[in-house]
Amino acid sequence: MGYIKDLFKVKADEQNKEIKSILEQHGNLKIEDVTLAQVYQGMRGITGLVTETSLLDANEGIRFRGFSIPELRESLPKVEGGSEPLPEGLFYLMLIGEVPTQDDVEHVSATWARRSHVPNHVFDVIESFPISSHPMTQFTAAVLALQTESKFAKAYNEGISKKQYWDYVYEDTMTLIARLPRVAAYIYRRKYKNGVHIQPDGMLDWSGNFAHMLGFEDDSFKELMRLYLTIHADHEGGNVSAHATHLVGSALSDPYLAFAAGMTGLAGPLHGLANQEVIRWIEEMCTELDTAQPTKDQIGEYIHKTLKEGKVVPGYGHAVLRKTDPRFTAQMEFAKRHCPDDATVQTVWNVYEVAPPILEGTGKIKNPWPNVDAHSGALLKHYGLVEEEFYTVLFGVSRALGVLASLCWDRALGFPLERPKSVTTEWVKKFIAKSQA
Ligand code: CMX
Repeated sequence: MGYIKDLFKVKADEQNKEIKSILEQHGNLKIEDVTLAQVYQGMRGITGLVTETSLLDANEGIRFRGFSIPELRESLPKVEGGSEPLPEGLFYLMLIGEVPTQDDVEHVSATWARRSHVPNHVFDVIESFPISSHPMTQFTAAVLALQTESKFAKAYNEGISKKQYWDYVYEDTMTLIARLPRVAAYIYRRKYKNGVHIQPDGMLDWSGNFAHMLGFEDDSFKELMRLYLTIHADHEGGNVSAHATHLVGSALSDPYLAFAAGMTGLAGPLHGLANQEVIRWIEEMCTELDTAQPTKDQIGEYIHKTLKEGKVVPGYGHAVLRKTDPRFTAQMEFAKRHCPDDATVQTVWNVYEVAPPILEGTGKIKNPWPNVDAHSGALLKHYGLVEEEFYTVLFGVSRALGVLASLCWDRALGFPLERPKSVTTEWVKKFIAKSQA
C-alpha cells in the first residue's frame, strides 16, 4: 500500500470513531425545520448530506478543509518557478485533511503519471461517436468505457467485506483521475485538431501534461491549467455533479459509474455547461452589436434583452452563494497579471460592473453576482483554446478530484444507500388540511 493510502485509512478510522460518538450522543438533535417551499423548490437550504472535503459559505465562498482559495494559492505546493497551486496538492488536502509537502505532491503526480495509460478500447468508443457529438457526451461515454478497469466492481463481484470497500474505491479513484487528462485531450484533438494526437510527457505534472497533450506549451497556459483544475475541483456536496456522484456511489456503483453520473449532471446549462454558455452569450452579443468590445451601456441593454426573452444570464447567480464567487476573483486576478488588455476579458469585467444591479433590480434573483463560469472562458480563449463546447470537459476533469476524494470518504465512513422520502401533491394537500384542523 502507498503511504498516502495508509494515511487515509488512519484518518478515516479516527473520523469513524468520532462520528460514532457524535451519533451516540447527539443523533436525535434537530438541525432545522423543512418547509413545503423547500420541498417543492429544489431542496434549497436543507442540510441532508455530509461531505468532508469542502464547505461552502454563502458570503465567503468555498473553503477546502478550512482553507479559502487565496490561502490555498499561498500554501499549496507549486512547480519550480510557478505561482499557482498544483491540483495534486488540493487532492491530497481533500483526502487527508492536511496541507501536503512538496514530496507528497510529487508522490501524487508520479502515481498518476504511472497509472495514466488508457486502454485502446476507450479510444475506439470515442472514435465511434460522430465528430459532431458534444465533447461532454464523448467524455462521459469514455468514462463509462474506462469502467472495464474497475477494481471495485471486480472485487465486489468476487465477494468482499464492507470493510474493504474503501480500499478498492481508492484504487479506482487514483486510476480514473490519472487517465482523465489523456481521455479529455484525445477528445479535443480528435474534434478540433484533425485527430493529430500528442503523446503524454511523463516528466510533467498532471496539469502541465494535460496542457501539453491539448497542444498548449505556453508556460502561463500551464499555470492557468493548474489554477483552473484546482478551483473547479469541489464545491461541497449538494451541487448537481457532486450530489449525483455521491448518490450513485451510494448504490455501490463503482467510481467510474458514479463519476459518469456526476458528469452527465455537469453537462447541464444551469451547472457546468454554463462556462460554454457564457462565452457564447458574449460572442452573440458582440456579433449582434458588430463590435469586439461592447460599451457598458450596450451590455446593459443586452442583459435586459436576455431577461426579456425569458433566458438566464449565464455565469450569474448561484443556489447557495450570495456574493462574488472567489473562484471568479481568482481568475480575475490571474487575468490582471497575464492578459489585462484582452478584449473578451475586458468585456467580462464590464459585465461584472453592469449585470449585478440589473439582476438585483428584477427583485427575484437571489444572487446577482458572478459565479466561477463567468470568467473561465475568456481566459481560455485568450490562450487560443477557443472551442467553447470543450470548456465543460475541463471543468469535469477538475471536478473528479473533489467528487472522487469524497467517494473515498463515503465508503471509508460506511455511508449507506441514499434514499430521501418524496411525497405527492395529494399528500401535501392532506397534510395541510390536517395541520389546519
Ligand atoms: N439570469 C436570469 N435569471 C436568473 C438568474 C440569471 N443569471 N439566476 C437566477 N435567475 C432566476 C431564476 O431562473 C428564478 O426564476 P423563476 O422564479 O422565474 O424560476 C429566480 O431568478 C430565482 O432563482 P434563484 O433562487 O436566485 O436561483 P436558483 O437557486 O434557483 O438557481 C442558478 C441558481 C445558478 C441555477 C441560477 O442562478 C442560474 O440559472 N444562473 C445562470 C446559469 C449559471 O451560471 N449556472 C452556473 C452555476 C455555477 C455552476 O454550477 O457551475
